[in-house]
Amino acid sequence: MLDAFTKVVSQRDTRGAYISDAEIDALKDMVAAGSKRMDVVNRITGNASTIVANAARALFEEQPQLIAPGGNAYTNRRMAACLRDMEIILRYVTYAVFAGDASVLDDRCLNGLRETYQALGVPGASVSTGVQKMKEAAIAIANDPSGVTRGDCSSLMSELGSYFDRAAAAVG
Ligand code: PEB
Repeated sequence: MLDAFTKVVSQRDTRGAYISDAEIDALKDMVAAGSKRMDVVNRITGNASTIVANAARALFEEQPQLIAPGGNAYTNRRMAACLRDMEIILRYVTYAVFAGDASVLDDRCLNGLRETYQALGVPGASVSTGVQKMKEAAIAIANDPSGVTRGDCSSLMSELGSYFDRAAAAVG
């Protein structure tokens, strides 16, 4: 598991090279904008159950066959597993934002997830849609300018979005 700093170090180390000025500048910017990053993590974490519940509701509204008899989220046991999966994915996305690096998400959540879903008969494309819905909700919450000092969060939001896209692509 890497963060934005250890990633640069390990990439440079494989080439026996010093860290470049451009890399130092990029990491300096990341440190300078650190409070924004922590705010994003805090807001998503604090609203996790709302994000999951709303995304799941929207998913089932769009794909009612999932909750109909025979559907993959039919029965309380499967519904619980589904909500739990969405929460797990959201949690790993928050770790990735915190670390400024996708490796924790890749290695500990997404690696093998597609195959797991195939083996279980869980429709990966539907999970992918659920993840996209969490993305919209999470960005709306994280990017809400009320109650915080206004600043430019565009690159942080696209980074956040990229982690959801990564998760959606890994299973879809
Ligand atoms: C991944 N999900 C399920 C299982 C596992 C995961 C390993 C099998 C074991 C179990 O049931 O607990 N676990 C999960 C994950 C990590 C992990 C992401 C990462 C670290 O350790 N069904 C739907 C929706 C979708 C869904 C499309 C969006 O109709 C999910 C939610 N996952 C779902 C369901 C099951 C499951 C298991 C329904 C249960 C399947 C079954 O037992 O029939």
